[in-house]
Amino acid sequence: MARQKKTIITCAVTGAIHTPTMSDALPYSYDDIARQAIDAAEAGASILHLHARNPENGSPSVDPNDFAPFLPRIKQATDAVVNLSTGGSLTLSIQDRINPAKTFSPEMCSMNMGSMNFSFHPLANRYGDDDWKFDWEKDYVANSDQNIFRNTFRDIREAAETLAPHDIKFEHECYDVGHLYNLKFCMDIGLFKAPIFIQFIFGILGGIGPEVDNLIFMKRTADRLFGDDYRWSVLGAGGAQMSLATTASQMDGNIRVGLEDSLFISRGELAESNAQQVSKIRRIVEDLGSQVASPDEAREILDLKG
Ligand code: KMH
Ligand code: ZN
Repeated sequence: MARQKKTIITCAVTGAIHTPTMSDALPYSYDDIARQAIDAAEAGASILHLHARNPENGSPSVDPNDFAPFLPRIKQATDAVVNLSTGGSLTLSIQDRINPAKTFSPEMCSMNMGSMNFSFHPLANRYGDDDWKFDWEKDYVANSDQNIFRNTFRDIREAAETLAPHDIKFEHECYDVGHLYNLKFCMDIGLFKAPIFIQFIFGILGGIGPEVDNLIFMKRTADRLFGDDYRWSVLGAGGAQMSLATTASQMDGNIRVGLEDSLFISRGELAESNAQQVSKIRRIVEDLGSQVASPDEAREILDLKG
């Protein structure tokens, strides 16, 4: 694969899994989502991965009316690429989840590539607190029959076919190596066309762990399956966020940070904002000799509709 010269930073601003009780910095009002997204773009994120939330209580929302108040503000204030989630929340149907992308026809949206158990990893999230003991009752992690993230082949097909007329570039969320094979199958039957953009995800409980060996394994598998037909990025959940992003940038990959994926800025210290995480990884990337891609450079690298 030809070397990619610049690193694209995606910022995932709020997500659907963390709750406002976990960190005061997590944005959930329209104003806070808009402000933090704009600040993240100014700090160097060329792609903004966006979810909406119910502004009353911060619960996840896929209602286009909860996106409408902040999307135009972000578009007006920044040139960043807007990437809307189709992950929504774990309990919703695929039809509901793709509704925001159908409504707003963004340049990018996510596309989750397999069904799985899904939880943020309590240990990884806490940077491995020594004196913390897992508690089935207290920890939201796995004590629920609702933490199955459903993305059947039929769901994927429905999302791909419904969104095809919009010419949206998908951020293919791959949480384990099998998801790369699912993606290859979907390409072979014509659901997705090259060049595809893969988000390698590490450290979700239910997916592959956040070890560098696994990043190399995922990358080598993708090289074998997709050759020159793919671009890639890395998302390390919880405490793995900054270290895996750093490693990925040194491998000429792209990177994703943001409060959706980790609430922390360093061990034991909550991040103050999305922009703080973007600034930190940007500084690391630049200190190590790489350059960060502008939104237009990201558009060119990923072949977006623009
Ligand atoms: N929350 C991330 C681990 C989506 O929005 O479609 C994956 C994600 C899913 O971003
Ligand atoms: Zn997301």
